[in-house]
Amino acid sequence: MVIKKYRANNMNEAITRIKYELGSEAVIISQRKVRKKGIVGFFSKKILEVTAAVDNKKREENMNYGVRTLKKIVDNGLKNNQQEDKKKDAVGGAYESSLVNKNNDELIKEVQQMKGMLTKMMNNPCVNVGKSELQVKLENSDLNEKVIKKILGNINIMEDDRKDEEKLKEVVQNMVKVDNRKLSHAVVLIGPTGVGKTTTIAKLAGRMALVEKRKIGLITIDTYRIGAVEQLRTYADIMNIPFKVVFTMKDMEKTLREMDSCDTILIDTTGRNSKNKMQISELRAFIDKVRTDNIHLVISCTTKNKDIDAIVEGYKQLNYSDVIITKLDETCTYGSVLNILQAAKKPISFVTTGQNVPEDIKSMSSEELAKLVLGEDIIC
Ligand SMILES: Nc1nc2c(ncn2[C@@H]2O[C@H](COP(=O)(O)OP(=O)(O)O)[C@@H](O)[C@H]2O)c(=O)[nH]1
Ligand SMILES: [Mg+2]
Repeated sequence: MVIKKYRANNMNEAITRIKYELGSEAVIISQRKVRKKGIVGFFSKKILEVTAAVDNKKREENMNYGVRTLKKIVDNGLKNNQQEDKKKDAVGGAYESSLVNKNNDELIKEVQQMKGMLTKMMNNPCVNVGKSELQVKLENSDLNEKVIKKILGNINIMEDDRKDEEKLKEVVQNMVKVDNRKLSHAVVLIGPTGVGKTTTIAKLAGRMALVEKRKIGLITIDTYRIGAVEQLRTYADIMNIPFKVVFTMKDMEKTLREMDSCDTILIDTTGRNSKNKMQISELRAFIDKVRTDNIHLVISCTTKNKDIDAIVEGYKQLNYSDVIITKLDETCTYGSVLNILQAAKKPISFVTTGQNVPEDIKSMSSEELAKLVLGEDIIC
């Protein structure tokens, strides 16, 4: 269902625009007199605001019908032209015939272009209305098409008189869910290689051990990459935190028991290829031993849109509870934050904003995150 509001001087004008933009199947849901927005509007005369809606399916049928009609016209045109050709060839009109063929080609090309446009219109209800300022703003924030559609849809169904900008803030804020839970007894970080899992573990450990004075234990099962163990061991040594490397499932059980007196045990994992189900299952066997509902998927905000879906889907098998978004300092547009959260359908627990351990990590409110996403704030 597409719902749109129109402001016009009279009903005739409104209906013409509705028919043009939504098609003849559109129905008028409501109408009322309103003043223009802002101080100027306060002194101006009231205008008509009409809300119209159209069923996407009906619209699609209309458009399919449009495509069919066009095809028919072209087919008929071709037939007529071919008959013409035959007639002309019969009287030796070879030159004219080539002209006619050229016109056919042009005609077909034009129809193909129109078909392309119609298909686009069917997939995106906003295309035929031209891009609104709002849509351009959202595209500039690097939000993906799906998320932009959802935002605009949510704004469209808001009934109040506020400016679109205000509605936008509220909508985006509601779409960013934040997890403020205290980290539990055992916390596992998972995610692709190089996103910053180990660095984030070190930041969390530093924060909790040095600032909050909690008893922390560190475990790594990342024994695949050369240097991965040493990286975390170095942090553990500096912070004087117990650190264990786990190779087998048995090791895992034993180490967890040994560290039972810790307030929080932070567990680092190997970056696995999310497309490799075997690797993910292996990792799951280890994580199952931990028995925690604090599993955080770590993902960089510089991840390409196409890869985000594959990563959040690939790791779903591990039942992650939260998302940590890293490297916010490496970009100036933060649409990917919302793209990631919408794809994962999980709340965000932390963001990281640089390479410094332990300071470059924080939790942010939905309001702060919405500001980033909408380009009203930046991370320096
Ligand atoms: N700019 C920036 N770099 C980061 C951030 N977090 C981690 N890194 C860097 O990313 C690289 C990979 O980090 P690492 O923790 O080894 O990633 P892992 O493979 O997921 O464990 C390192 O060079 C880190 O210093 C961050 O928030 N911002
Ligand atoms: Mg690592």
